[in-house]
Amino acid sequence: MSERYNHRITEKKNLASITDFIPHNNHKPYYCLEMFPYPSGKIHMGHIRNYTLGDVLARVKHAQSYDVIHPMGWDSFGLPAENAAKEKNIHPQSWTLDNIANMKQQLKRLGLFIDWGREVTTCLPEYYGQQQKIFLHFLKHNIAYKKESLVNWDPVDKTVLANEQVIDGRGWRSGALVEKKNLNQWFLRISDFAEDLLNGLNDLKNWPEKVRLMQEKWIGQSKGADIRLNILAQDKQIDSVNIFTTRHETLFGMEYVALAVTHPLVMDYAKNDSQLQEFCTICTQESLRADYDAAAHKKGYRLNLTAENPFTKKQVPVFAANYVLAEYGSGAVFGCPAHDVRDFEFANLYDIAVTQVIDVQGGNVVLPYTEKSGVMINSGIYDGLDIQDARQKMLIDAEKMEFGQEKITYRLRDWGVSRQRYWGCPIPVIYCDDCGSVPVPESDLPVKLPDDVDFNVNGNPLDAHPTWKKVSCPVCGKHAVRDTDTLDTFFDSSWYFMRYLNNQCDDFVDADAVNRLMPVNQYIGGIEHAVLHLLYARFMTRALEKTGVIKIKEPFDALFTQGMVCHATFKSSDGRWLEPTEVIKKGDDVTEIATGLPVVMGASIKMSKSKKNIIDPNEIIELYGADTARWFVLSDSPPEKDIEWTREGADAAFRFMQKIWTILDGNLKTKAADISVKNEHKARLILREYASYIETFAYNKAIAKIYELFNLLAQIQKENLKISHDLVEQILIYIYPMIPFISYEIYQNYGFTVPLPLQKWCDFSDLNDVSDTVTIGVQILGKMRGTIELPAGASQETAEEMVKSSGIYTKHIAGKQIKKIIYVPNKILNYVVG
Ligand code: ANZ
Ligand code: ZN
Repeated sequence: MSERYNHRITEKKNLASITDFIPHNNHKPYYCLEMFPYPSGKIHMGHIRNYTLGDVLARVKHAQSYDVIHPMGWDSFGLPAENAAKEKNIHPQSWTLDNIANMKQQLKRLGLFIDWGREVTTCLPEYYGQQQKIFLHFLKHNIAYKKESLVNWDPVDKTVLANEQVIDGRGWRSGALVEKKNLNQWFLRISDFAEDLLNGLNDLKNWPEKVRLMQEKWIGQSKGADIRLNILAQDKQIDSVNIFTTRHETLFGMEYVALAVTHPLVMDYAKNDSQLQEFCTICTQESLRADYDAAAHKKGYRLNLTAENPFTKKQVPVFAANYVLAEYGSGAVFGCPAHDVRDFEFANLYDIAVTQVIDVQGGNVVLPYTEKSGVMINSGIYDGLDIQDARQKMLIDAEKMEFGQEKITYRLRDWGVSRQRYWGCPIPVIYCDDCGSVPVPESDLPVKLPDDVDFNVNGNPLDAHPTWKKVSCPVCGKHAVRDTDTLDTFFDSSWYFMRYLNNQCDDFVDADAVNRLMPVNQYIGGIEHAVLHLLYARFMTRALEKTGVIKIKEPFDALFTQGMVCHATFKSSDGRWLEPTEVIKKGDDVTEIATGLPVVMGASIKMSKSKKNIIDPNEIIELYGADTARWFVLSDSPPEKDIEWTREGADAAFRFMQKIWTILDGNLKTKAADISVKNEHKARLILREYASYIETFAYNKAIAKIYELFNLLAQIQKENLKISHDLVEQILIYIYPMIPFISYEIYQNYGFTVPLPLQKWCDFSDLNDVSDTVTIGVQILGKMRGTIELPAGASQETAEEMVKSSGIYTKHIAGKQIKKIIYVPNKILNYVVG
């Protein structure tokens, strides 16, 4: 028996050799990307899983001779750094950079094969200065624009709150009821790309269906019609409004029209109607309350106007109503109480008639009837038509009569990117009283954040800085002020994967590199980014394509979303959450170590600080080694599913490392006879299956094959046989991507010549599928001299090879002239020697 494997010594010793990045530079690129981390301070189990998955892929592709691009960086702007500054009096920059240094060490310690030469850090001017160029580029191409928009406002702290800082409608610090406030902010025209982003999903065949559906829903295409209605005052047409409807076939059932309180017609009318003015003011104020649900408190104000049905010329009342959204469709709707729940309720409130226009066979439907099936009634010449036919016919007629046409609307709103925060990328715009908004000249970039900032002010510390914002206007030279807002951090993360390709480039992206190396072959990350991050990254790529910078439209060819790492939860008898280290488990009984009292063990859920069910990867790596941690997160369940971290599982993974060591290292020292051909063939067949699982990301199944393999090897050793060095080499090449430290150590001990990180992936494609072997006789001049074992159906060449390496050759053939060889497959090999 060899001595136990000591991961502490080995992992330290081999760290540099296995983490050194080696590019191939052979024009066969493979871009493997994992979502870059937020530098919160230390890596967590989710990182371990995400980056191990990517690492296996990167290493396998590297062994398959691809020129692998496998970068890492830091999504390092954002609120936590600013909060740390407030709470601990540390500057966000030093807090962030310290965290990065620490986490970088931890990632290296995990053994990741990363090209650190490509590293990007979003909070450094090298990065955000380039991002400012992108912003100016968007400004020039009218993809960035400014408009008034609502923000969450904390009236006590007098500060803007991010959505995640609003908890149950209240500010997270002050506890005050959050209000909405209008601010002038920057937007990106993502909604112009809604159709492209939607259609593009069809081509993303290597994305999870689930993610594509979520994006589709978020983009929210509605196919409907735009209908123009005449507006009358005392039977005289004075105006018209356009309404958006998805149910134009119900037009004969129109009983009223409702306009948003900010609709131009309403605002115009309110000038001479103080009551309406008041109604609108109240509705607007209510809508500003974060917790107000207008649809649940429908109200309307009847205007002294009517709207004319374009088909029947019937006149119906016009309302201003709080439930009509100003920003959807055209901010105006026609109400059809018989076939819409909301309209039905509104009709009841204001005594409005209900006219049914769709019926089903046998009649007797309960109103409101909202199904999109049935036949038309009360609809003039369309009566009796199936609803689908009516839709078609009515739309054609509306087009002919020039009051309506097909219209597609999207739920996706433009992307508001202004944040009233310090720790972000400054928006490179200057405001001058005379010249208006002036872009910062490119030669003045980057606009750097000031260091000397007071974080204990209300509102945006950048805005409160005494001098930073005061500049002279780049156009006229007069006193002017900078924009003190910073960009949404989603902006930072929507183009970092392009910057990786040339992080030194003077332009914001190296277009040649992007065109050559993108799209990313495989992107790996959490499902929580299914919508925002992935949509913004797709938008950014398309926007740069549309404006002529790059030639690709989609950034990520394949997407893999890994599951979460979960752990059981523990609660003390008096209701406190306890950490796993605070309890002791004996069978089903769990007790709190400190009190000795029983503990309730709860469901296994995503590791989180609030539930205290976190396992610190550092402790795991220290105790068991990085290989064990990697093995465990790969082995337990399919990578797309959640895994449950258990002590037992980690122990088992650790023991398996010992088994690998004992078998392979032990084999090195054995003097036993060679493994049988049959078993060697069997082992290779297992390895071949392993490799096919690796190709499909089924890493847990691949690992199951390795268990099978080592059971076979253990059996062989029990029979006192030796595993050929050829086979050992192949096994090590295959398990190296998963557990690089131990594989490297064993490989070194064997003294194989090619360094393991440079080894090529084995090819077992022409391995004979049949694992059966046959024993055939070897005759020399008609006399049986011995037997050899061969794969069934082996070629004459193989058979001769086997003989050459056997004792028969040395004894009976060597030194003689071979005159003839007769081979009968699976039976006999006959030598005629002279
Ligand atoms: C008349 C109608 C009759 C409607 C009927 C529905 C049922 P989606 O599918 O979500 O796009 N709508 C249009 N613009 C609106 C706005 N700015 N604020 C509030 N509601 C608005 O919904 C489209 C439907 O939502 C439209 O179809 C319109 O009401 C309403 F029996 O038009 B419908
Ligand atoms: Zn000026």
